[in-house]
Amino acid sequence: LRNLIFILGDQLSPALSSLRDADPRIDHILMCEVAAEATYVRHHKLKLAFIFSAMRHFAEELRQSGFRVHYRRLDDEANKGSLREEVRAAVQELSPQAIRVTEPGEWRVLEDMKAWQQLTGVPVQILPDTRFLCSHRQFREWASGRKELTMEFFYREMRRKTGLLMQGDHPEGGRWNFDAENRKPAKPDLLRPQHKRFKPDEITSEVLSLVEARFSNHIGKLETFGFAVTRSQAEEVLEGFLRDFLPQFGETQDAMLASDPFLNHSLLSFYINIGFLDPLAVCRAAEAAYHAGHAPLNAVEGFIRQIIGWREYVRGVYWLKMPGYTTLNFLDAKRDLPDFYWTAETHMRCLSTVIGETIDHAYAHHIQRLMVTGTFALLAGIDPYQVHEWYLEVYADAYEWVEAPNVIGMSQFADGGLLGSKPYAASGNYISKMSDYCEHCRYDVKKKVGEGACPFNALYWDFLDRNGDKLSGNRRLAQPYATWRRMSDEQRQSYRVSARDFLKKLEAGDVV
Ligand code: FAD
Ligand code: DLZ
Ligand code: SF4
Repeated sequence: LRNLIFILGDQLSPALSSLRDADPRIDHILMCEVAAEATYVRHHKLKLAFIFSAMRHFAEELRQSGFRVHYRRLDDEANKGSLREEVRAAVQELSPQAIRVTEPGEWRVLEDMKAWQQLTGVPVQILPDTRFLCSHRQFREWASGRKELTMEFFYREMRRKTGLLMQGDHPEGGRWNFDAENRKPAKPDLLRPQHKRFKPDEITSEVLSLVEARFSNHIGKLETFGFAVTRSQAEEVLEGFLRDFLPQFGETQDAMLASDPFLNHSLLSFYINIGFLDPLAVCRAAEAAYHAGHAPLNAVEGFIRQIIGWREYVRGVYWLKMPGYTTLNFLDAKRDLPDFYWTAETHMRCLSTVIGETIDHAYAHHIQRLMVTGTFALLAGIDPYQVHEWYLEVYADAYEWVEAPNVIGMSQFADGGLLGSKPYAASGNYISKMSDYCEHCRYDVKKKVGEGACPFNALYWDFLDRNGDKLSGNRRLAQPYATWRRMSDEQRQSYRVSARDFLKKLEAGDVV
């Protein structure tokens, strides 16, 4: 046996760097489901079922192409419980000349892997993850010497590098970014096509029983399982998105509707992150839809920007700043995460809707994550590490490399503005404008303070007030701080009192 190729649960691609020169006659593959990965945070049941089922299907695909795959199931009696112990046992049994891996997505796992050579006594080759467009070195070079890591400039480099939506040196349509056309609310649309879902096959059904038996205390339900679990099913999701949703993707990108958790979003993050879909190929397919006249530029540019812009950028920031990034707490926020993040039991309809959908589907779209669950935690001064763990647990697309910069940086401003130039703080007015949640809420979004007032309103001003020493110098917050200063003393005090009363109830565990 030449190489023991170890493949992680989010590396399910035949184009993986560790598989590139693999020879089924002399190389073996190792994959393992382990309790340590399933419980280092208590992942959502749907997320566990998705990952394990996808792993089992991918192992089958590798076997079909002739590889010898050593696959350790979670319920195998001999399961050692952790990646390193499984690798050690496999090396003892198989005596490979070397272990070959593609670098993991998380710093924690990379640190572990670096110890495997000593642990097993065979060389460990850690190869770059070529599923990303921008290597660690390229990102470091781009970032070095810059005071602000502005995503928009990084994105332009990625456009040039890939040639996506470029005409020579110029961006298609004369502008790099068409977001000005992308901020519309949405109306319920009974004619909107359904997003593709898949019935559990035999492998998935087995996994669903395993997850229910072993992880019944984790958040979520399993009856709603409808994920693609093979590469070809993921391709079907992509085709459905390009056909049915991409043309309206831009328009409704920031909208939220209580009756429609998915709107025109792609639901592709699960499959891109796990390795089923190649991000560049997804972008090329979207670009082709534009050139074929099937989807407008504002939609296609917006979609491509999320993938070659934001997705690559947050990964770059993660590796630039780890270790230490996940524990940043610029605003010194210390309150515990409220229980309703696990149960959806709150009178605030925006939060009960988004958290309810999260429990049901292990999914929420970007604006829900950013401007509902994220903004509330920011305004209420919740400890960002607890917020980070929650996001990592509850979303089926969450791996630390992508989740942490979005949560610690973008959503909680805990990195002090490295990733975003101002905190995503907003009063109830934003949610009211972009959603229909407020219509049937116990609270009145127009009421500023006192009984029945939307809690976001007082919390917003209280957030600015209590963080004034850290935020009032921020140019992008000059206007709200000027408004705050123009208010009468009584008005300011009434916001403070309203926020304090609400936070007291929140801390006492009352249903708010
Ligand atoms: P679409 O709206 O259809 O977008 C298309 C694709 O663009 C996505 O599939 C995704 O690959 C990419 N994308 C869009 N925005 C981002 C972004 N900010 N960062 C990275 N990629 C992006 N995304 C994750 O993949 N995993 C996470 O754990 C995660 N946590 C988040 C936490 C917070 C607080 C916020 C604000 C965002 C987070 N995101 C995360 C980004 C984004 O919300 C999800 O990628 C998106 O909602 C996935 O749904 P979709 O595939 O339908 O996305
Ligand atoms: C997320 C996850 C889970 C829940 N379980 C496993 C597992 O049992 N085996 C495995 O190889 N990978 C798993 N993963 C994915 C890893 O945690 C992932 O590779 C790291 O988070 C790095 O991105
Ligand atoms: Fe949320 Fe306030 Fe609207 Fe209620 S009124 S849904 S709490 S923003």
